[in-house]
Amino acid sequence: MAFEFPEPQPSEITSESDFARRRSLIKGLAGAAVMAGYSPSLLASDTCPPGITIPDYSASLTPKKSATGYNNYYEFSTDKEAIRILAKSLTLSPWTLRISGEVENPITLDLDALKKLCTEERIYRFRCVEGWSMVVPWRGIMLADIIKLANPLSSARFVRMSSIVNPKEMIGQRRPVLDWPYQEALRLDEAMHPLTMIATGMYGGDLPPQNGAPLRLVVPWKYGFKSIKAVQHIELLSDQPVTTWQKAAAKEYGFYANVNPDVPHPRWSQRREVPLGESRKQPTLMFNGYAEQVAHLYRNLDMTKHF
Ligand SMILES: Nc1nc2c(c(=O)[nH]1)N[C@H]1C(S)=C(S)[C@@H](COP(=O)(O)O)O[C@H]1N2
Ligand SMILES: [Mo]
Repeated sequence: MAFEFPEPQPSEITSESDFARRRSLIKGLAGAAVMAGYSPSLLASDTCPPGITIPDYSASLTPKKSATGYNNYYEFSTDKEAIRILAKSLTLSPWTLRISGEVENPITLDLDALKKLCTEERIYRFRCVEGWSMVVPWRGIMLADIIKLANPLSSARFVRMSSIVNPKEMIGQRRPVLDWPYQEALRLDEAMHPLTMIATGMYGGDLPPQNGAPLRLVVPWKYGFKSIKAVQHIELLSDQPVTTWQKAAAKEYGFYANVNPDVPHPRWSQRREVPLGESRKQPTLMFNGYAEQVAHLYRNLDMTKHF
């Protein structure tokens, strides 16, 4: 089953029927959501422009406790269960997001400026390259809406994102575990895809520090390491950059990192995954269940070579 986000009416901001549709969507969610620790809210998203059809995975929502208690965030620690505590030390406000590079209008946005953009709640599957997965109700803004504010030049073909560097507050950054800042990148068409979001919240509330507050990328069809946390800088580039995980281990972590059960990690199979909070494995899906939305982006790419 798939649902469409409500379409705005040309003459009015929120029509009765849009409101009713959204409310019934949320009602349908209620049982599973409450179990998972998620209380959906009605947002300003009733005024968002029509989105794409998003596959509905709401029936298998991950318990909030699991999604916020088992994390990857190397700036703090490689101990997944310590991050929830350690990340409390990060100063989240004031925070700015700078957009620069191959753009007509370089711009620095604060969190209030971002709040003026259309914010939606969306439930996405999420698959870490290590073999665990979750289903999370995110709140966020389409990355496309943010990038458009800077007017990319025709020379822009890639988008690089960088996390904050703050070794005073991020104790993992005091050692060269990775090449700081943590950087990730997408092709411009991937960055502008309507599924690609900058999350500002999850489970109906603000984003917890351990999950990447105040701003983190969410690209649901790619392995989790692409979904960079604590983003401070977005650069539009003409050439493909080398990402943090490529620098760390190019043979294991490619630039594309599309979820693909047919391409094993050099050290393990990617055929199956363990949902957080469960013990039974389930099959991993091509493009993590978003093939219909994104497969066309890779028609001319050999996904076994460009993993
Ligand atoms: N800045 C930064 N972003 C990051 C990471 C990180 O170590 N640092 N880890 C990545 C990995 S490997 C995963 S699986 C996800 C985990 O997100 P979660 O903790 O919200 O589940 O964040 C990604 N984003
Ligand atoms: Mo990951």
